[in-house]
Amino acid sequence: MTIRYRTVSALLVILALAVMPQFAGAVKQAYAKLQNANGDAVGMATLHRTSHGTLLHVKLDDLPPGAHAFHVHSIGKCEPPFKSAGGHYNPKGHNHGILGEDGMHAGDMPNIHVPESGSLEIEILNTQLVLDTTLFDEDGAAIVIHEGADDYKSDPAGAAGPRIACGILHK
Ligand SMILES: [Cu+2]
Ligand SMILES: [Zn+2]
Repeated sequence: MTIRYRTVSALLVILALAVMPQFAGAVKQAYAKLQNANGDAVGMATLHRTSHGTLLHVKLDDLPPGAHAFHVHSIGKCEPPFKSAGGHYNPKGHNHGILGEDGMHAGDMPNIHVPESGSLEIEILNTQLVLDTTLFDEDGAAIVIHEGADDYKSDPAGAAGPRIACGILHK
């Protein structure tokens, strides 16, 4: 009886993991140190898993004032001009854009607005982002800041222009 009960319990655990793929291999916390194209440090993002998605705490310095697109990209490689980070993190195969009719990518987040000082501290709840094995896959993931603002609809990247900062996501 005991053995059978244990077997059933084990099967239930396996079943639970199978129906909740977002929790399989999930991590509680992650971080990214951002740098600009000259290799200078421009800030840090820490990510916390919540039951509603991922809470990002971002502290930035020495960035050009203005509105900048802020995304999670699908490859953890930050070689200037940061094309190496690939496209937006998009495990569900959607189109780009918070305002897109068939949007959005899990890596899409609202623009950040950097004041004249060049420094900014913000927190963002990304309800689409899960710190799971699709994010931390073989080629990793990165956080990228663009020169221009995301228009929230142009596929595939919001017409945000060149990439000015990048940080590899680490568990
Ligand atoms: Cu981007
Ligand atoms: Zn996108």
